[in-house]
Amino acid sequence: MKMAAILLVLLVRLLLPCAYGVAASATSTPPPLPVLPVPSYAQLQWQLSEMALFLHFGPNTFTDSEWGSGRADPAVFAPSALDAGQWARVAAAGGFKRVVLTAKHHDGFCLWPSALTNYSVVASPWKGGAGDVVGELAAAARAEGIGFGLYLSPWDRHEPVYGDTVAYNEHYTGQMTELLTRYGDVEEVWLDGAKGEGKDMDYMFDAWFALIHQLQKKVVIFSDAGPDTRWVGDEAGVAGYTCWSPFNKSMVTIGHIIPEYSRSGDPFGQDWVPAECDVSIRPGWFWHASEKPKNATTLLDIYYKSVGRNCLLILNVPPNSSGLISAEDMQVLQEFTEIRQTIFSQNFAANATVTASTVRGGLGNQQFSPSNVLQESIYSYWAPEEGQTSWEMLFDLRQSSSFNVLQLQEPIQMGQRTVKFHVEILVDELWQTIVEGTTIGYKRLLQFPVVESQFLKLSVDSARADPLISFFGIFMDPFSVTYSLENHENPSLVNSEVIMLRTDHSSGNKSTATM
Ligand code: FUL
Repeated sequence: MKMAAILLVLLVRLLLPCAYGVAASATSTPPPLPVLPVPSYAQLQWQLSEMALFLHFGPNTFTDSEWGSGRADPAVFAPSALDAGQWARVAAAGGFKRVVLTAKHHDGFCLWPSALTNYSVVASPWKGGAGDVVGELAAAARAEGIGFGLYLSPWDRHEPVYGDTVAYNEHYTGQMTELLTRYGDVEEVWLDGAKGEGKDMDYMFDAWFALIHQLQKKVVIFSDAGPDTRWVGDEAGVAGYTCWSPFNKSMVTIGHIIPEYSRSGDPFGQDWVPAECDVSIRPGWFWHASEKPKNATTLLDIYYKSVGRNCLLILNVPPNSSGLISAEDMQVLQEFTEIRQTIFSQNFAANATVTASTVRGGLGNQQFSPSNVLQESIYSYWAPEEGQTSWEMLFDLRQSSSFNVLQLQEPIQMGQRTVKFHVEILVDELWQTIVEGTTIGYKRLLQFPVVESQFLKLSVDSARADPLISFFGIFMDPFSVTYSLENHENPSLVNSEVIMLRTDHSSGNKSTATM
């Protein structure tokens, strides 16, 4: 027995190095270095959430206005059936992974019992002045497992100290502190640079941002200029056809953007500041009895031009004067959800055989295998060998299929890389280009007229560094009625240069290679 045990130990000792050896060779190629800038943890979570539901609600909801004067009687704030649980359930059911509430809009009315003003829910008849909309929504969002965010308007048309820079900045940071210390995790703080007419008022943004980051570790701050997410530059929910998350914050200030720069970002940008696309389901941001929601195919078009262009879509769905999201808005959101599910639940490339011209660590290396792009996750990806000048992936769908939508994704935690790409299909033994694109980022969706083929080829034509692809999918969209070229602003592809940010980060050298 003793001898048997000794033999067993010897055998294990003999075999172990082999086992380690096998493991070592299977994982012997480390991932490539990230290419700066890269997202923070909070920015990654924000991007993965894809869609947020914006909720504009307050006295304006009851007075049929958009920009309240700050003089509305708090008595007007009297929702008969307010149910923040309904707002959060509508968001979760519609695929919105966070909600953002106007805790205070320009009228200065606070939806939480702020100790710094009397102009709040406390002065309203709702729940006898004992209500707290912010608290109810924070709890409801948590119950639905979605993130929670707040819009605290800098412009305050009610607050008497507005216009006295020091006093108002103290007031604002005091209110921000209340919001960020009373309600648990806050994933997003949203603010604009709007200012009162004729008031000499400076907002101390740097102090505010430092405070927000100090109080909430998972938060992203949205503004015209970041620091964490940037305004895309329009209120139509539409990003640039080319859309980089790299950006130079120094190029813009809050209240003064360069629209084309904000829409497109900057391949040479030193800061990671992805774009957020805000748009309302209705013409106004607040609910008005006379207004109707957009239809589901319009929302789908916005989705292609926001989420499908490397951005987060923040869709405003304003609760009505009962304190509920209206049935007609819910109907549209349900249709929007259903048509997305119909389109994106059938990926015609899901069972494809995928090969690539080059694979990091050798053609047989599973870790960076081309077939990784069939899994919808940014954490597994295809990587090429370093130093290549041509990057191609070939897809055999195993049967001929018809499709009109392409979805590509990059592992953005490694930096945004692809500058230009195109996809071809094999028709009668000839490769035909069906779509060309600039920038991929977290998610790229491209529409084109319906085509049919069994074989596709993705070519990355230029990139800031070795391109990495984490997802490739093709889908059929029977809902988008019109496909028109001008609708897709396919730019003339100007650049035949490959901008290679070499992986030597210590020198920070940027060199340009021409292909
Ligand atoms: C703007 C505001 O002036 C609008 O009322 C709305 O809140 C929009 C989302 O942001 O800056």
